Amino acid sequence: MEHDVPTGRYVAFEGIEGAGKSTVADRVAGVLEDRGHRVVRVREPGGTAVGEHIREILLGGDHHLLPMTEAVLFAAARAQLVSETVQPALETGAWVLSDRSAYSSLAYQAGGRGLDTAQIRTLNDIAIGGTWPDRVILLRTEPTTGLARQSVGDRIGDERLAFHEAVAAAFDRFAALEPDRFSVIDASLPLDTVVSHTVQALRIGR
Ligand code: T5A
Repeated sequence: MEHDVPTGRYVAFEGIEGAGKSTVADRVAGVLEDRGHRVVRVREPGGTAVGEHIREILLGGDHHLLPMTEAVLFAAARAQLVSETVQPALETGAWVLSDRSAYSSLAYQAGGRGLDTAQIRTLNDIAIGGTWPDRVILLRTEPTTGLARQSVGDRIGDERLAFHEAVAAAFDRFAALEPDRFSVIDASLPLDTVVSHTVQALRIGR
């Protein structure tokens, strides 16, 4: 089921660890607000009371989670977020800017962990009731650059370099498959340039 508001407002910022998703999304939110738009900022996993509990399980500690357990927990947090926050915000005409989305599960749990891409897509499609992001800003940088920028590690972020390279390659594949939805931005450039390229890609009106 697609939401029936004007398209282009649910924007996910994607990429590997330290690509600059939070920083760029915050800056783009400022641009949108300056131009009179309402913005709701969310992050995955998390963004709701239940989602933040699930985030703790997923990212805190060093316990072993099966890849499918991970995938289902990410999808559960996402179901809660989309239903509680994203869909209501879109219905009021606000922009929703999200750090990560279901595409992270496709890249990390399928591309990184090796789960079946079609199954992860179906799992997430059910979880979010078909509310996929209208636009995905893929902030693209080498894994070594992103990991060097990261200040705080976590259970998944601390995976070996080969895992992050597989994730980065998966993001590239999804971007190539859906060129109308994805804008690929070179995130190794200076921050102001990255923000400016992102704003141009979103074609934000007044
Ligand atoms: N995950 C998540 C899955 O496996 N499956 C899923 O479905 C989902 C949703 C989430 C973890 O969970 C995994 C992926 C992750 O491993 P997180 O903490 O929410 O973890 O997300 P991270 O991506 O790890 O968050 P980071 O904070 O590390 O990355 P960001 O948001 O991309 O980077 P940001 O904005 O915090 O920037 C990092 C630093 O770089 C600087 C910033 O100022 C900051 O200091 N910076 C730049 N410096 C120079 N030039 C630029 N262009 C810069 N842009 C930013």
